[in-house]
Amino acid sequence: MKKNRREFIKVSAIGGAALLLNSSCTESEELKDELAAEEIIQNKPIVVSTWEHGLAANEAAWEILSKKGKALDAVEAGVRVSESDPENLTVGIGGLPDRDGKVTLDACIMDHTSQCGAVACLEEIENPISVARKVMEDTPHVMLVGKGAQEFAVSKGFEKKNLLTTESTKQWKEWLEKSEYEPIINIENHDTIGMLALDEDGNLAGACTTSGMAYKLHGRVGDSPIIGAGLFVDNEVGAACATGVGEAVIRVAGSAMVVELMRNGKSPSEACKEVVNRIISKHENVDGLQVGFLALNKNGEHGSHSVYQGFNVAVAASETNELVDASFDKEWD
Ligand code: SD4
Repeated sequence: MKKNRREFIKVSAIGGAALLLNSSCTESEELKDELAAEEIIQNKPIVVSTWEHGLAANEAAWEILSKKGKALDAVEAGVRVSESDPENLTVGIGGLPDRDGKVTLDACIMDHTSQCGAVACLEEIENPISVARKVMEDTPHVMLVGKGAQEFAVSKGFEKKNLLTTESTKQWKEWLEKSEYEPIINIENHDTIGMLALDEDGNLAGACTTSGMAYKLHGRVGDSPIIGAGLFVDNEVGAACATGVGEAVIRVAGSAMVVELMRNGKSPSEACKEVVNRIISKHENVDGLQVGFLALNKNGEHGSHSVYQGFNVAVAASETNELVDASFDKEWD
């Protein structure tokens, strides 16, 4: 990859103002629009994703973006890498099961036209993100859950397979000894992959996929497959995704809120921070409650913020694919 590239296309403010003074009202309106469009700072293509496993996922997404491919194809291909990695204990095959020993997967995908698809509590299918895309493209619906989602997947040619690995089975059996449900900050019992991309055409897309909170109640669904909570894309503004304790993200419509704040002028980092602060203010006790947001705006600027330290994001643009630490509100010892 080439070095991180930013193209600043700016029109001189003085020149622009002089032109505006000399033009008729309608002309100046048109000119203002043109100037606004030209003042956009373009940093594309770019792909960002949550956590360290995002580095490998970004590589696959970049393969597509660097050849002028679509953001939608990039995010699907990107997160499939994490889903198909049996050593990843939080996504797809190898994901830690619920308390009954069942691996139930949640995923959603959204494109630049606001089309979206999702699956929740899906069992025995390695790549739920691709099933979510099929829901989006081949049905009039947005979300399928449980048995119905699995039947749909099979009807579309997805293969059923056992998603429990030797390692995830071992960890589940160890957990059963005490059977205490305790989300642990930044340890691999809640590391969803959320990915956001801006392609060469300036279009945004996002994907989010997870095995959810380890040892959850059977049937529990978190924020990750819920459009507006775990992921949201508005091609006029930007995109956002979430990671961490899904219940807290759902309570504030997290990702949709981050995008709305960007619409109202906040930078991606400011928007993520404001929603994290809202989560903190709505919970009496945030001990152990880790949530992080990642946002990418229409100009290709990204930002991230979490409740506690430890959240990081993988950023790939031009020559670089690197991990960046998110800013945070609280120290955890
Ligand atoms: C969930 N938000 O199921 C997911 C878990 C997660 O990083 O994000 N982990 O609540």
